[in-house]
Amino acid sequence: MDDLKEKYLGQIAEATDENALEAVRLAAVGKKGEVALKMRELGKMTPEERQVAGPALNALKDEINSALAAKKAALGDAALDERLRSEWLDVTLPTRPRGQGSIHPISQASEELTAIFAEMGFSVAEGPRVDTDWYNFDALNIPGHHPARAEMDTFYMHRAEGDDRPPHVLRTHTSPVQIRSMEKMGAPLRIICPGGVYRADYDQTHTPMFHQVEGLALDENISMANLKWVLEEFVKSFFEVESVDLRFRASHFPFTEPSAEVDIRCSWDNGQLKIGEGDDWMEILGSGMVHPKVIAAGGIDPEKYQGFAFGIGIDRLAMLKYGIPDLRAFFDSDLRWLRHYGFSCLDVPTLHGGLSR
Ligand code: 2NM
Repeated sequence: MDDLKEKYLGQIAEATDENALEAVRLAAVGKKGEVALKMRELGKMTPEERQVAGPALNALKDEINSALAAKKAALGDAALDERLRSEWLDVTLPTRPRGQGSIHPISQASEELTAIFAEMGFSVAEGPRVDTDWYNFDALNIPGHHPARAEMDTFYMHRAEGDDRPPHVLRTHTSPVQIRSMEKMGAPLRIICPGGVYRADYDQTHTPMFHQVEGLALDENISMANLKWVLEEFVKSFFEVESVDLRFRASHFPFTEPSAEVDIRCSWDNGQLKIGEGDDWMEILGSGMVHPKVIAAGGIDPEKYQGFAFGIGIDRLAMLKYGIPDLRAFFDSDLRWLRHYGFSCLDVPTLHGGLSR
């Protein structure tokens, strides 16, 4: 027994890495290790011999296990020290003149529009991309039979077998964040919710994940006139033009009443889009006065507070502003595309700095 102890404690002390230590563990106290073999011999002993040998073997096993644990901890510390030494880097080094990475046009557009809405008193709200169907649909006055809920548009998450609760969904718009914000912050409220959303749709102009910014302003005295001003300011700032004509067309959304789709004046001169001039109109967003049921779903009294909301596709805004022809290239992670359309991480968009210059 003493020989065994000496042998294995020696081997443990000499082990230089975790693999070597594991080999010693298996040979000593593994299922088929030497201590286990000795334990099997107990059966052949007389009861008197067994009374001495049994506890001694157990004590040996405990002692080897403690030595293994201590050595393992020591090796782990040493490995960490070695990693910290080898992976050391100097974070105070200056950056390269043009870094390897660049800001994706969607991030750039999001930063720009956030700066514009921030200037008008909107703060940014964020929420989960996986949400309950209550937040994504019911609270927004989209009942169970509404076509927007049809299986083909919405990605449903699986529940465990036998779990009969309604499934979670990948949010199809960022409006659930606005409901959560109403619940959390109450009124008055002025927020935008930018972020990724999901719909089961894939063709030339649709990707299953895309980006939206929705805005919401609630107060005691808000009207369509406020909506119109905010959207005009936004469009002028974002497209960096002196003036724009917006056209409000009556429309329908379950979550707003009345609802309007908004077009901007533009021209197409031999394939070149100009915003703010010409005889064409291009649809860029949806909007309206928030439906009283939606305000109530957010826990706010619709008799006291009213407001407007709008929803804009960020990806399409970026295509229009930066002249990017193909939506699907946004998500290809093609480095040449990213270098061509990407922005410098040092050019933080601000209103006084001219946003994208
Ligand atoms: C749109 C069009 C019209 C909208 C409504 C809300 C909420 F949650 F406050 F009710 N958020 N966004 C809205 C209204 C979105 O997208 C085309």
